[in-house]
Amino acid sequence: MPSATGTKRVRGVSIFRPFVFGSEAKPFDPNDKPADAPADHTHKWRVYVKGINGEDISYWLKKVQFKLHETYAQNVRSIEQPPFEVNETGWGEFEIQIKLYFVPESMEKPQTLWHSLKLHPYGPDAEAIKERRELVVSQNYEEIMFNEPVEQFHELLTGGPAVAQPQKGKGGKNAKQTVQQGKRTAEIPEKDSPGNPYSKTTENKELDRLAEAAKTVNELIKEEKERLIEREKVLAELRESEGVPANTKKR
Ligand code: SLL
Repeated sequence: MPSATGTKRVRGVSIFRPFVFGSEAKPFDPNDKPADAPADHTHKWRVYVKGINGEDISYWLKKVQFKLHETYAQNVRSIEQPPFEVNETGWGEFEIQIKLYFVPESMEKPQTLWHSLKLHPYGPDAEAIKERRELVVSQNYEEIMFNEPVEQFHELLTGGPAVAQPQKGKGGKNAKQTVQQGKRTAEIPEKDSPGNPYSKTTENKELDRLAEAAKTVNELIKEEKERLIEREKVLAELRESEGVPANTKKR
């Protein structure tokens, strides 16, 4: 019988949800500095947690707490609804603690992430980006895994109840159970778009790149092994040629 409080867990099921977290920063326009910004501030920035391609994640994420550097007034910022973000200005880079609080139905403990706020461009085009005062984006794709979610959370996550069903053609008491999925999924878009680089196409490209890299590594290992065999052969020959005169040497 399902428990009234919904604390029964859906055994053997793990559900993940993708999201993005990170920051965007831009230097002030020297001719148009925001009037309300302190004199030593140089940049405008934003730190955020959001769904892939603008997808709503508030059905599983209830609140995000961003802990900024102590130089900020009220440095712990709790954002209770989307957009889960903090807009600020400042002069320095620092580590931001991001604590994710899940909807109460989940009965899940909060989880902590860290993000390094980037104000200054980095990477090969850093100088050009700085010159043009372009937006500096530093963000990560992340997947959160819910292992054996409680039934009520499973329903929320999948958009439908977890219906344990006997597998087709295998009736009886010991028949294996499958869990039917509802309409909410962890699908990411097929192709990327200007605002969203995370797609199946990107994922496949990355997988191809990894496969290619693994191939290169295997080839290098093979070459290295051959070189090792060659060297061992030389070494054996040297030992032998050294050994022969030593044995015949007369004292
Ligand atoms: C650094 N370790 O020295 C870092 C600290 C602090 C950033 C950076 C503004 C705070 C305020 C601000 O940008 N703090 O409004 O006073 O680079």
